[in-house]
Amino acid sequence: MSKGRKIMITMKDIVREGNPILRKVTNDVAVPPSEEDQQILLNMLQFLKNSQDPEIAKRYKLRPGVGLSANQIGLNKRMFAAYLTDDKGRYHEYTLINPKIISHSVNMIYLPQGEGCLSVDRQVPGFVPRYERIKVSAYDLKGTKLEIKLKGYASIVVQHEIDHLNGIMFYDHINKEDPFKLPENIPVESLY
Ligand code: UDB
Ligand code: ZN
Repeated sequence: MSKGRKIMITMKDIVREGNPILRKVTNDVAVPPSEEDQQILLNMLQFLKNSQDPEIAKRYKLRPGVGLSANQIGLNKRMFAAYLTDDKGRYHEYTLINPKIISHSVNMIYLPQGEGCLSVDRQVPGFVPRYERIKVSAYDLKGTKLEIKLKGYASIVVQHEIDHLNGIMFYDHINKEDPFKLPENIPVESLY
């Protein structure tokens, strides 16, 4: 009984930069996840879906989010949700527990418009180089072990979220002398 208490995550629940929880390495989550942890992840995914629904986003003043890590809602837990479309317009949803990059490409990519963050209320100009391809090991909501290969935009989003779980912000990767300078000796291409 009493599964899924009706809570809705909104922007007021999102921890902003300066809060030390965003700089901590998060703790592993028990596998299989507790009912509570499963519900938290589902609520995080629902926030992303709501935030991408123009009517709900307007009503609740949500920024259209593609990824959200648990420490961004103040929970020291190694898990995140993502909800994004691929280049064919198909939606992909992820609710991943204890995710880890187990291998990655040498080649890198970046979003030409730079990155932002739900926890950062300002524009930070500059390129954020990310691996073009990653292989991630994680557990799903049932506690089943997964290995997922990602490329392109999905790879960028998942690296952004795994960074959060390790206390890293997107701007940590921006070149300090010239924010639009890319690493040398490594092939780095714009995503578009
Ligand atoms: C975001 N959203 O959610 F192409 F429907 C960003 C914000 C910071 C601008 C809200 C985003 O990129 N939305 C988006 C993009 C599309 C189509 C669409 C919605 N994040 C997630 C975040 O902060 N997670 O911690 C920032 C992204 C920058 C690169 C990857 C994640
Ligand atoms: Zn972020």
